[in-house]
Amino acid sequence: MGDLQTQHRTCNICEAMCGLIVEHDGENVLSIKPDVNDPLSRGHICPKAVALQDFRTDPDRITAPMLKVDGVFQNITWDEAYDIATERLRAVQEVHGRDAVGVYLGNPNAHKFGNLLNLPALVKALGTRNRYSSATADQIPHHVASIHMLGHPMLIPVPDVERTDFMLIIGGNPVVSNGSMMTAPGFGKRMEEIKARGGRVVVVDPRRTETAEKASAHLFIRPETDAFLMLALIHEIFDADLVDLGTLTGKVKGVEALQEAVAPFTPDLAAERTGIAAATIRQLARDFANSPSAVCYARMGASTQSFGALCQWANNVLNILTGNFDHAGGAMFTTPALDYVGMTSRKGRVRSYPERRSRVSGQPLYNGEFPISVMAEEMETPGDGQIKALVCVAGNPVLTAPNGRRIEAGIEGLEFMLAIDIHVNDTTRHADLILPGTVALEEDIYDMVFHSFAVRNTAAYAPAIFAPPKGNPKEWEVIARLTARLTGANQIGPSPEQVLGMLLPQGYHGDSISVEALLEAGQSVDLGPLVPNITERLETPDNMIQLAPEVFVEDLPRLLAFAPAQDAAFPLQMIGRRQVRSHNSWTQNSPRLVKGRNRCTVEIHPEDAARLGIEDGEDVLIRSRVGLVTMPAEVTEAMAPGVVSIPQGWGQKNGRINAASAQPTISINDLTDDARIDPISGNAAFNGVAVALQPA
Ligand SMILES: Nc1nc2c(c(=O)[nH]1)N[C@H]1C(S)=C(S)[C@@H](COP(=O)(O)OP(=O)(O)OC[C@H]3O[C@@H](n4cnc5c(=O)[nH]c(N)nc54)[C@H](O)[C@@H]3O)O[C@H]1N2
Ligand SMILES: Nc1nc2c(c(=O)[nH]1)N[C@H]1C(S)=C(S)[C@@H](COP(=O)(O)OP(=O)(O)OC[C@H]3O[C@@H](n4cnc5c(=O)[nH]c(N)nc54)[C@H](O)[C@@H]3O)O[C@H]1N2
Ligand code: SF4
Ligand SMILES: [Mo]
Repeated sequence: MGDLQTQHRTCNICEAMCGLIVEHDGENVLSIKPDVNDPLSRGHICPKAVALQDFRTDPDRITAPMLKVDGVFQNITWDEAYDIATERLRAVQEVHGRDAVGVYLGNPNAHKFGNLLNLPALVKALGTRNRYSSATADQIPHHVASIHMLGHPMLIPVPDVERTDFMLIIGGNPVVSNGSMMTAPGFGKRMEEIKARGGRVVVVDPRRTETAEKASAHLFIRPETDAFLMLALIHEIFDADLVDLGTLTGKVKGVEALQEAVAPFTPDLAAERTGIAAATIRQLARDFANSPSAVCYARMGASTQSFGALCQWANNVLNILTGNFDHAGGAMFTTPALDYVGMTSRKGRVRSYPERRSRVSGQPLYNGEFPISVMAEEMETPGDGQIKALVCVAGNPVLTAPNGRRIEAGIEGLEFMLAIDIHVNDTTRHADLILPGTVALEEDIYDMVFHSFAVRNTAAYAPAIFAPPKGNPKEWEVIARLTARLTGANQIGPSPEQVLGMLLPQGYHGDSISVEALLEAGQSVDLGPLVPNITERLETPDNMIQLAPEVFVEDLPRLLAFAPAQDAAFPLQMIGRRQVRSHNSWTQNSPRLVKGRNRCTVEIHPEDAARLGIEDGEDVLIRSRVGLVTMPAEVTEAMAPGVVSIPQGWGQKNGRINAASAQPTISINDLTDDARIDPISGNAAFNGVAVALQPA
C-alpha cells in the first residue's frame, strides 16, 4: 500500500461526464465522491460512479487473451493472440473477400478516447465495408437531420438548459439518463432551476417518467406519434403567425416549402393520432413560441421509432422557426476544446446521401455504417459480401440489438469471431478469441465526444490511476498492435495523450487548453456558457440552413398513412426504459448496483392489467412477432393505457457476467423486431413494438 492520493477525473460511463474525486492508495480505491467544484456536474454523481472500482476488481473480468479450444476458453499469450487474430481474419478474407469480416463497435468506445483514436485505423486495415455500431440503435436520426439541414452529421444542437425559459422534452428521461446528445449531469436539479426562474418544463411521454414527475406538466402520448405532434405545433405556429427566425433571418431556406409540407398536419389530426387534445396542442405551440426563450429536445423515444428522422427534423424546425436556434436559452452548438466537427469538416465536398444501401434489404447507410437491424440478414444471406467473421469491440448486440437472438444465431454460424471486451457476455461467449480491454480507472481520460454535446463548455483530462492487471497493455494499445499486425507495420503510432496534445491547440480554445494546462488545473476547466456560432460553421453547399430538405418532405406521406396497427393478436405496444442503477447491458455485474428487488419488470396500466387478469408482482408471458419471454408485472398508473414498458440492458443468461444478480432477468431485445426500422435513417424502431400479455 502506498500513500493516500486523490485525483479529480470525470466519469465515463454515461454521457454526463460527472466530476469525481477518487481517493486511492495506489493499489485500491478508498472512495469515489462527487466534485462539487466541477463546473458542469456541480456535485452530481449517481451510484454507477461508485461502481467504477467494481469494474476493475470484478472477479469475472477477463484479464488475459482467451482462445476457445474445443468449446472451452484457454488463456494464451498476447503474441499468440495477435498472430491468431491476424491469420484467421485474413484467411476468411482470402476466401470470401474483404467484406466478409464484419465489425461491430459498441457504446463504451464512444467514452474512451484511446479507442476512438485507434479504431479507425483498425477498420481501415480490415478494409471491410461491413461496419456496424450501436449508433443505429440509438441516434442516427439526429445525424441525418444535421447532415441535411446543416451539412455535417456532428453539428448537433444542444439545449441551453442553463438559460432556457421553456423546455419541451419529447421521449427523453434525463432525470434517469442524465441526458443524451445533451450532456446535462444533475438534470433534476437543472429542472428545479428552470422552474425557480419562472420557466416551465413540459414532458411528452407514454410513461409518467421520473422526469415527468418533476416537470411543470406531463402529456401522455401514443408511441410513435410524436411527429404528428411536432408537425402540428409547427402548423399552429404558422397559423397563428408566430414564425420569427430572429438572428437567423436571411440564413434559412425553405420556409414556404415547409409551410406547404405541414399543411395536412393539423392539431386535429395530431389529436386523433397522439391522444393529446387539439386545444392542448394549440396552446402548447403558442406557449412555446411566445416564451422569451424555448427549446424542444426530442430523444430516444422520438429517435428509435419508425419516424425517427422526421422527429429530429421537426425538432430542429420548431427551434428554428421560433428564433430559438443558435440563440441563448434555445438549441445551441458547443465550442469544445477538441473540435470534432472541424477535424472532420466536409466543407466544399459534395456528397450524396444515403452514402450506400445494404446488400440484402437495401437499408440506408450513414456515417459509413449499416443499420444494426440488417446485421443478422447480412450474416445469413449467401453471396458476395456475406459476413463470415466478426470483430466486436466493446459491444453486446445479442442483448442490445433488435431481435438479438437472430444475431446470436448468425454469430454461431460464423467461421471466426474476435472480441475485445472486459467480460464473457451473451455475445462474446460466441467468440473464438477474446482480448481483454482495460477499464476506466486504468486509462487516461479525455472525453472526445461528449464535450461536443454538453450544455456548458468545459474540458477535463486525467491520467490513469492504476496499471492494467498482469502487465496487460492498455486497450488503445491492443487495438494499435492488432492493427500493426494486420498491416505488417513494425511500430504503433503515438499514444492517445500525444495525439490529444496535437489536437487541442487546433480547437476552439487554442493554446490556452493543452494537455499540460489541463493536468496543471487538476480538475475540470470551465470554458463558459454556449455561444452563438452556427452561421460560421454551416457546411451546406449554399451556406444556408435547410428547413425543408426533400428526404423529410418526401417521407411525409408515409407518416400521414400511419395509424398504429390494430393487431388483435398483439394488442399492446411495448416501449423501453432506462434505470439509474444500470447502464445498458454491462454494469449488472456490480453487486452494489444489482442488490435489492428485481427491477426487470414489465410496467402496465391497471385497466389493462385488470382486463387481462394480471396481478401486480406476478409473472406474465409476453409475446411479439419475434419472441416470447416471462417476467414479473408491475401494475402502475405511470403507464399510458395500451402501452407497456420493459427496461433495456437485462437478460444476461450466459457467460460469466451477472453472477452477482440472484434473479433471472430477460432481454427486451428478445421481443423487439429487426423488421421495424425507420427507412430514412436506418435506425432501429425499438419503441411501439406490438405485443400480447397474459398471466404466466
Ligand atoms: N430495446 C432497446 N435496445 C437498446 C436500447 C434501448 O433503449 N432499447 N438502447 C440502445 C442504445 S442507446 C445503445 S447505446 C446500445 C448499446 O449497445 P452495446 O454497445 O452493444 O452494449 P453495451 O451494453 O453498451 O456494452 C457493450 C459491451 O462493452 C463491454 N465493455 C464495457 N466497458 C468496456 C471497456 O472499457 N472496454 C471494452 N473493450 N469493453 C467494455 C461490456 O462488457 C459490454 O459487453 O443499446 C441499444 N439497445
Ligand atoms: N442510468 C442510465 N443512464 C443512461 C443509460 C443507461 O442505460 N442507464 N444509457 C445511456 C445511453 S447509451 C443513452 S442513448 C441515453 C438515452 O437517454 P434518454 O433518451 O433519456 O433515454 P430513455 O430513458 O431510454 O428515454 C426514452 C424515453 O422515451 C419514452 N418513449 C418511448 N417510446 C416513446 C414514443 O414513441 N414517444 C415518446 N414521446 N416517448 C417515448 C420512454 O418512456 C422513455 O421515457 O441514456 C444514457 N444514460
Ligand atoms: S450520471 Fe453518468 S457520468 Fe455521472 S456518475 Fe452517473 S454514470 Fe457517471
Ligand atoms: Mo445509447
